[in-house]
Amino acid sequence: MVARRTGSLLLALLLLLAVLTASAADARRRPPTTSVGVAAREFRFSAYRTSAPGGIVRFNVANFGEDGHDLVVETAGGRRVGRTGEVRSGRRATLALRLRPGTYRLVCDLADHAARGMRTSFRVTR
Ligand SMILES: [Cu+2]
Repeated sequence: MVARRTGSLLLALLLLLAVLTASAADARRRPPTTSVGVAAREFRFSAYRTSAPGGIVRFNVANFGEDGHDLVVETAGGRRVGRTGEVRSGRRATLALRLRPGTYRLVCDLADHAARGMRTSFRVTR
């Protein structure tokens, strides 16, 4: 009787251990996701945070301006990582990217908007 109770207790502990190990492995596999609100208007971007940990970064772009704008994410070296496409006045768009640690540039590449101020830097940390 005691031996059977000990056996089932051991089984329960082993099951618990298996569940804990599986969820820890799951958490390691899934990179963190960080949402970043980005307001666009003539002619600047206001990012609600200027950095995020490496992983999935979701840029939620809202165009509060009158003109169309887009959000292009580039590496410091100028390599394009992602683009929303044109977001019309009053509209929103989301751009989800998997980013490694480093410095990035957020720019609007429509017309001369970047030169007029629609560019800012964004850091991805470890
Ligand atoms: Cu623009």
